[in-house]
Amino acid sequence: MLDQVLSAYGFSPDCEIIPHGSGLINRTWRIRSPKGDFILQQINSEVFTDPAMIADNIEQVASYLSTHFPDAIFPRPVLSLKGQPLVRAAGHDATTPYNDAWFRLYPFIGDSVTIDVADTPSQAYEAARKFGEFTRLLSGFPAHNLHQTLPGFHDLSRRYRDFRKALDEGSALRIRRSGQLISYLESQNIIVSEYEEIRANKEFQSRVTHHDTKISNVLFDPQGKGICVIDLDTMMPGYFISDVGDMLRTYLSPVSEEEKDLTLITVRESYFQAIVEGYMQEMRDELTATEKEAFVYAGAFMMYMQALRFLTDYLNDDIYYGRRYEDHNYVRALNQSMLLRRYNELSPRLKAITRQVAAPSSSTPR
Ligand code: GN1
Ligand code: MG
Repeated sequence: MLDQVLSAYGFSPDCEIIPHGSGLINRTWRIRSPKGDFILQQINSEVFTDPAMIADNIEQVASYLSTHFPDAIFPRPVLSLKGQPLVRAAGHDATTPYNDAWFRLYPFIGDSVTIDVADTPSQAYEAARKFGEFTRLLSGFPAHNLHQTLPGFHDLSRRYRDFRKALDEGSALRIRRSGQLISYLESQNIIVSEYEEIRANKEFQSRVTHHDTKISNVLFDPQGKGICVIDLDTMMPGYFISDVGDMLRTYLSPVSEEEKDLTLITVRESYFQAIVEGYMQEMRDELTATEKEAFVYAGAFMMYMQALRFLTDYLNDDIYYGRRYEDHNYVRALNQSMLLRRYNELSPRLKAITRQVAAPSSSTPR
């Protein structure tokens, strides 16, 4: 099937196709060809049922940025020979299991590097700065014009309802095995109430939000400076707690959500500080005072949501995330719950750091 797609972009059959990256949802390849290097992505159409919405969102934002911020780097998809931003391939095979396969191609940004786990605070700072900059540059863009590519994606109330539904309808065996974890997550549901308060509070604004701010979605230059953010499938109107929260969820611990040894999960304060500094560098004047107060909450919000999503998937027999071993999603849910515990323990200190950095006067570029 990939041959069919590559020929739609005018590649000769002898180009090299190398699997790339580690996302759970889409599949990615690097293409080496005589015309240069490219990134080819297959959009998971079970998750993104209308890929044209993604293409349209990207086009709207690309054209806004090229008018208002012509120097901002924003990778635009390469058009197919027919002038389309997406290519549809018929049929399916073992490597591309979805019935309706949609692909898109990006130029590979030369000399760019991606990172899987943040291993210096300065990487965390750079990533946070780039995600903050992305939202700031788009502050004049009407966010509500973007399509909801995944409706209710970061709606924590909905995620909690899905979890409760899985407790009623999911695998009885798995529900029994998860008793302790289920109780722990239920005991934390004040995080859902806080989210509902945020939704009702006019001080929380809806902005262009990336919704998938893991560090591998930032391109770095060889000197370690951020170049731009990538992977805009989930770019939608949203709250800043989604972007900040997912950075906290994925950069604070030295080990990822895949780690089985829970004793290795810790919260690194210096990374927390770097994320606040990087994000505030760009967003200090955009966020309301009430929003800034929710910076620490953002981390708990995303850790809790991800724990719920992994456990819900486990109880539903792994229909969304898939698995590489039997209890994979259970282990991921445990991991995220442990992260939430560690994070909550440090919360008073993290609040103090936030207050100090977020204050209007402490604009300290690194
Ligand atoms: C999925 O595919 P990837 O890794 O970019 C998921 C995120 C989760 C993440 C957990 C569309 O993102 O929301 O945080 O897995 N994306 C979607 O690893 O569900
Ligand atoms: Mg993604």
